[in-house]
Amino acid sequence: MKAFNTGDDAVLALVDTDRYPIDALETVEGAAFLQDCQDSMAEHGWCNLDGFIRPEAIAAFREEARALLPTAQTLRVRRTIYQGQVEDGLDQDDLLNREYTHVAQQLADDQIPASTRIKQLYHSPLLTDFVRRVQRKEQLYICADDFQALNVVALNPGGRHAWHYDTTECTVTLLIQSAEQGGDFAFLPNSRTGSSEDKAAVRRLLGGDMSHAQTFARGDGAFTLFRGGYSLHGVTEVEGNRPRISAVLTYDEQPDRVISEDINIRIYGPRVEQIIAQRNQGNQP
Ligand SMILES: O=C(O)CCC(=O)C(=O)O
Ligand SMILES: [Fe+2]
Repeated sequence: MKAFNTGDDAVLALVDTDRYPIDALETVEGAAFLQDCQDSMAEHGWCNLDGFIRPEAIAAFREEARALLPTAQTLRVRRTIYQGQVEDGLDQDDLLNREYTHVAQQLADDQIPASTRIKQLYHSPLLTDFVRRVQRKEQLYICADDFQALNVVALNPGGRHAWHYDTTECTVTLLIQSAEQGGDFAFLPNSRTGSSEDKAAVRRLLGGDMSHAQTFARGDGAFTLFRGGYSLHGVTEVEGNRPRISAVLTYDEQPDRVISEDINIRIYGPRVEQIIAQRNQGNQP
């Protein structure tokens, strides 16, 4: 018996369900697959599903991204690993207290039309339920934030994604176009909890020592679940001639989760600052 009527879920045309039976988790094969995913998550803090999106579908995602990216802003994101600003009075020599900058061409959720395949994938109840079960959550929802929910991020050669924690707990990153070389997604699994942080390990990584960071080979269509809010992560320098393009899918245990205005302005810059200002003006009595 299936928990869902999966027949009309658009995601089934996109996902390689022969290899990854997300539509049949109640069958013997499906249950074994889910168990493997849950075990990987528990043991390593990540679950990497290479070739999760079918080659034809990932080619279509690539076309969509290439068509939309010219409308994206080039963002210069300057923030601490905790997504904040440097606070006065803290020791600026400590790598934990510094701001790091990266440059990305990035589509926020409100810039990705509902008709795109990537947004259909993100809005699939079947996919959200699969992500929920891998993370062993009672409830999980796609993020309700107008800007952060789904993003498409292009890093040009020479670019990287600075080390950071996400503002929501569970994140999925989908590789749409790999770099020729470099551009590895790397992280320290579970480097913090809700109340503590392995600061020595975090300082080591910020200082350039990658020896304890985890990274793995990911081809186009790789779908990687990880605890982005609790695992310091980033993308190493992109090398070669083409941009690395990924989609970042954000989930939360609360159905109405939105991100603070100052964090969104820090990431998305003047475009979003203007939208928020207009929104707040409209809300005034
Ligand atoms: O591009 C990726 O694979 C990860 C990006 C990321 O960590 C983020 O956008 O928060
Ligand atoms: Fe992230």
